Amino acid sequence: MSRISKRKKGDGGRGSITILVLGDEGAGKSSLVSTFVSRHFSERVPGVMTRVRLPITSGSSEGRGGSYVTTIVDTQNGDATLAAVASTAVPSEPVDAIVLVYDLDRPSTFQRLESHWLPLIERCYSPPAVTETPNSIGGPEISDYNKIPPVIIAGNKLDLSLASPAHEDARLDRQQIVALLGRFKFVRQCIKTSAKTLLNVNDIFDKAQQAVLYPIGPLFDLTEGKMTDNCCKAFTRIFRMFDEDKDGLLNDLELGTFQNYFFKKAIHANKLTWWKKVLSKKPLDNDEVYIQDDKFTVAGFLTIIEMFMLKEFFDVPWRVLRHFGYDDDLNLYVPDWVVSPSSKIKGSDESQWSLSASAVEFLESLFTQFDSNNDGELTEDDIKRIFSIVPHPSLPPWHPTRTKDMFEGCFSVPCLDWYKKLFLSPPSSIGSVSSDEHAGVTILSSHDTSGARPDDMPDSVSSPTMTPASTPPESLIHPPLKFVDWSTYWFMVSSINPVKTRMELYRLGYDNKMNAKQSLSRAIRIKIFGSSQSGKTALLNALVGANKDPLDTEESGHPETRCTHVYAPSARLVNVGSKAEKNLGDELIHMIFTEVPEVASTGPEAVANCELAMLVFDCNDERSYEYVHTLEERLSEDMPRVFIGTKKDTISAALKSDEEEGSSTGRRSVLVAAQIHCEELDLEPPTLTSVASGVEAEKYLTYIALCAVGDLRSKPYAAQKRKEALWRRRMLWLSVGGISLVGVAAVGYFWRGEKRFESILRSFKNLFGRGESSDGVTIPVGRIP
Ligand SMILES: Nc1nc2c(ncn2[C@@H]2O[C@H](COP(=O)(O)OP(=O)(O)OP(=O)(O)O)[C@@H](O)[C@H]2O)c(=O)[nH]1
Ligand SMILES: [Mg+2]
Repeated sequence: MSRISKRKKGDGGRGSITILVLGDEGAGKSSLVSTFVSRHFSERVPGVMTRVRLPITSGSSEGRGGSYVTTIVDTQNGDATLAAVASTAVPSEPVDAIVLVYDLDRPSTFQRLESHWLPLIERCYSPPAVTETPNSIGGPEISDYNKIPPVIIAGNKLDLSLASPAHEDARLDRQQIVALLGRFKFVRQCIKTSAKTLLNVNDIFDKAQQAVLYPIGPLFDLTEGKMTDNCCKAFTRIFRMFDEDKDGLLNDLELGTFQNYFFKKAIHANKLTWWKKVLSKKPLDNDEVYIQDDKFTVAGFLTIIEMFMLKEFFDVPWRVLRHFGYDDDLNLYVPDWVVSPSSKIKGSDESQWSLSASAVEFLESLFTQFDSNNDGELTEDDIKRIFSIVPHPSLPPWHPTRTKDMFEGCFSVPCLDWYKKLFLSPPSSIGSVSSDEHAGVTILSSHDTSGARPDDMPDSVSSPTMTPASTPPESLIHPPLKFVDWSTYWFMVSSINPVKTRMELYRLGYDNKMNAKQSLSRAIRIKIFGSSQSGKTALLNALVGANKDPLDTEESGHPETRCTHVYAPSARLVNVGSKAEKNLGDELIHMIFTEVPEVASTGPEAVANCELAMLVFDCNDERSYEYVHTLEERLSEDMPRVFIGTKKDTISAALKSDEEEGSSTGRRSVLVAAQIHCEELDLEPPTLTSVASGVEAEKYLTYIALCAVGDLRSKPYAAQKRKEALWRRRMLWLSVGGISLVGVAAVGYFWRGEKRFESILRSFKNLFGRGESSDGVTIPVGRIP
């Protein structure tokens, strides 16, 4: 817990630090305060100095913003004062640090530190539950040292003590102090001072201030005697940011950059050797390696930082942390460029949902770094390590325990089959995989769908690890992830909540410095509309690789997002040397599907923010077609769309009997209406699917991808609009050409002489009847009637 951040901030973001001066009678408390303020020792000081407010000190050059007013509160009979300030749950003026004074010339005052003052401070700030431990020396151990304000012990009257015989046993003195520091871990420092000679007086109050500005608590757990978890996370993130080559180790150059960045001086080679020697001699904690291949591991780097802390250099780690945007409670401040990369773009959050090329490259570097066995898959342990640096729960953003935090208030939530299986269904339901044997797609015209690829596609989303549903949701259960799955998941969460996704990437160490030239893949967002029971979920199950019977669906009233990917043939520009050339090759397309149930389709956001609308209707159901037909009117004119009829298997028999009977039924009229509608709008004809008979998923996904990227006719009247645009362009050129000709002709006239011009002018004037009077007087043009 940070003390100063909890304090009331005054105007202009100003904070205040209160230092309480305690100690035995006559130890020199008031003299120290008086000398500190006046830079002069006075033999006669008041019993209690009035409160001293020090001039505002800037919050330091060490990256701490704001400025601070320091108040020093002197005491007499400090027991009562301490009890008063510490007992109130919300004190009006909380104490931030304590200066505890003893008299070096009176050893009894030193004994009183251990027997009275320090236990008193401990008691005043200790929680009610006090635990006895067998090892406790001199009284019960309290369970949490971190709540006690930092204490600076001032051994005063050094001038007298140096002259006295008691001083001879300085060694004993030191031993006693070390024992005291060991027992009372909230004591930050012991400093010998003399109010009379002004020796170390400034130091006492400076250290007290620093103890507040650079608090131990958030960085180092005094009770446990080690770095806090949050501090480890923060420095591990910083480690990753300096690990330029992303090999999970800091080499000499990378550590040198770190040192140079913060201390503005290079690290000497012998210093590096010294650190390596020290670390390699250090006993291993939990089999951690500190140095590997002559480079520093994360554990090694953290140990160096911890060593600074053990030597009481808390300003060093704080300076680094504050530079990287950590506040006093080690919460990471996320800068504006992450939250809203371009405020100029209207609705930037949604329109910038897709991950940038550099973000994809960052994700790739994470993947490569943490794929521990280099088998092209992230195991559950690898995933755990990646997310170990994000705040609790340190899990991927698509994990169900993070749904509330990540996606509350968003249009849709992620829907991952394997999570549903693991956490929601009984284990017995795990198993059957749909068969894709038959091509379940019929297209209602002979239009060529040559974009669809044969069946030799790479594997889609990998199979989940089968784990019983009783597993607690907090624990990370994750199927292994190939890189393509890993990036698809990221595109999915980014489509649902782009801001939080960018923040998550930032927390993982992404800093936008990567200079990716061109994204190797693209992502498209597709919304699936259809009336209730029209077969949306079943179709998606068949396409997105659900490991269950695709027809086994549940009704959902909330939009859900799923993802998959496909390699689709696509023409794109590639750089060949200095030239850009068109290349026809397979492009990885991440496909993010959001199923919009009928009940959730009324708002404007339902029909916005996607690259393709899949309009799904039940071939047997007129109302179902009417529904998508009406919904289509709400789509923006340029939104690509594709009509899909479902449950083809159920209509074929019925249509046959209709034909035999010669009757025109609703079924036929639905199909005909859909076909005519698409023809009228110059769209791809509707496709008919049957999940029951099986859908050739990859072929169909390719078809949808090509509709989304505009390689197929998915925008209404696209061809006509293109022709019109071409015609407009031609007309524009013609008119530009015409105007230019007229211009050239006019200039020509000028060049051919004033005489001719004048004669023309005259003829114009004559035309008006009164251009120039016969005696040569020019009539102003404005007066010409
Ligand atoms: N030689 C010497 N005398 C000091 C020093 N500091 C304080 N004194 C003297 O010690 C006596 C007590 O000092 P105070 O500052 O009044 O002590 P205090 O802790 O405020 O005492 P109370 O207010 O009564 O609790 C005074 O006579 C001071 O002049 C010092 O560093 N050296
Ligand atoms: Mg006094």
